[in-house]
Amino acid sequence: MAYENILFRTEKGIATITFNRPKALNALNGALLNEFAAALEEIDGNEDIRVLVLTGGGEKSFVAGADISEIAAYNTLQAKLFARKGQSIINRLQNMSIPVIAAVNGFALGGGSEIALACDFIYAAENAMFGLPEINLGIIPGFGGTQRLARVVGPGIAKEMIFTGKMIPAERAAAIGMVNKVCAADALMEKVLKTAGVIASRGKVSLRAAKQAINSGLNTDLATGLKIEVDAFALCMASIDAREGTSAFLEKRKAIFNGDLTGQNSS
Ligand code: CO8
Repeated sequence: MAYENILFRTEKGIATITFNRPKALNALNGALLNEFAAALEEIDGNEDIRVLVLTGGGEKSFVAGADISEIAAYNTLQAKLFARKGQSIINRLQNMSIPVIAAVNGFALGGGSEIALACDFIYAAENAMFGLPEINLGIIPGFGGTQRLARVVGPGIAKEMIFTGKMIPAERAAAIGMVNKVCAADALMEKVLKTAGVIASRGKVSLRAAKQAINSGLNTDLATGLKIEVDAFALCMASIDAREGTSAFLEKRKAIFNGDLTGQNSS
């Protein structure tokens, strides 16, 4: 698929999707959402991609939410279809088998915060602003914000943010557990790609198993989560990377994780 509203590049096993409608602060219109979904599909089918990074084009914004000029005239049914479409793409993002990092380089509002919250973790530029301002439009978040924000920061803070519609700066977002690291704007991508590079050097099977165990476990009770972990742990032990990692430790050398998902060595 030819992309016009996103940039999609891959380097050294790290894919980067840049939401790219800077004149509209990268607001999510239908075309951009379709391209985003297609890019996620492309990444899922490419075993060479080990980590995905999301960021925004231009200087000011990650994503300023759904495109208000598009949603303004929606009737009930159109609103339902659009919210469902956004939710299904963002669910897909959350369930990507590889790790996903949000590099939030400015406004992450409405659908922008909702996308970032579905990533595995967020690094933010000092000038980044987070918020769910839908209440100011007379609506509420529709791409998962009422659910994911409350799960990440707790119901009290989520309700204050959603009821007031006020934005919070990156430092506050870090203090409430939304953001892992706050960086100078011009250092954000470097820091994100450094962490992505470390993750990309780890084993494919163990990364997927760890992500799946954490995500599935969060949706269940501790006893069930621990069972999920046992199965995921056992699966990892069957991988070629587990042989490599444990042998490398015993042989006092650096492990090189080349195992593919079929249990073969891909080098
Ligand atoms: N949609 C469309 N256009 C936008 C959006 C947006 N969300 N945000 C900014 N733009 C456009 C502006 O209209 C402006 O365009 P133009 O130059 O043609 O006038 C351009 O981007 C630059 O924006 P500003 O001039 O406003 O820039 P400022 O720096 O003054 O302000 C803000 C930046 C604070 C980010 C401001 O633009 C703003 O408040 N934007 C709207 C943020 C918002 O309310 N987001 C939530 C949208 S709703 C949503 O995400 C719900 C998801 C679920 C929907 C399901 C429903 C069916």
